[in-house]
Amino acid sequence: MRTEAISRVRLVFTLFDANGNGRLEADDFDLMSSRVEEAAQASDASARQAMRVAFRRYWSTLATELDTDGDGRVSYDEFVRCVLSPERFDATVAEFAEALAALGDPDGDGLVDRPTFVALMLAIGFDRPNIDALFDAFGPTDTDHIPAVTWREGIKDYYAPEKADIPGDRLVGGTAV
Ligand SMILES: [Ca+2]
Ligand SMILES: [Ca+2]
Repeated sequence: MRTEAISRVRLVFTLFDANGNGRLEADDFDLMSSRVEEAAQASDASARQAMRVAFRRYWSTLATELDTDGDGRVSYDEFVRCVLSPERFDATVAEFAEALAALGDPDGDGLVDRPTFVALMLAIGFDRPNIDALFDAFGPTDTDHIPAVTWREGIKDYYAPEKADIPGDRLVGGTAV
């Protein structure tokens, strides 16, 4: 596994701990889900519902696969194991990636514009300069759009333990490069 993958997973843990108590639990995913939904007002009800379902599945996969001490919460030590056994998370991450990228493309033309991308990523909690750096790394068009599939695949890569020097690494760290 790559140290980059650990850094990416650590960042996700910090952001997904939406209530900031140092553990992931169902409440965190409810909070995160409503924040993202609020940022996705341009999307139709079914796209927002798909995102809610994906967040719920994300939590239930974590609770099922990683809560080894059975306290109903996932600690960082428990969470980091998702990097060690990515095959148990592939389907969950794929559904999450699909749902989030779909919110980025509310009119369904296959493209995501920067303001929509920024709004959704801010809702998740990433830093603005890093969000812009990531969008730039995805190679936007002259009209400042990226393909929704590029974002979807980028989300899956973010969770891939063997990947390094990928666009998603732009989200980690205090300064944009
Ligand atoms: Ca928490
Ligand atoms: Ca636990």
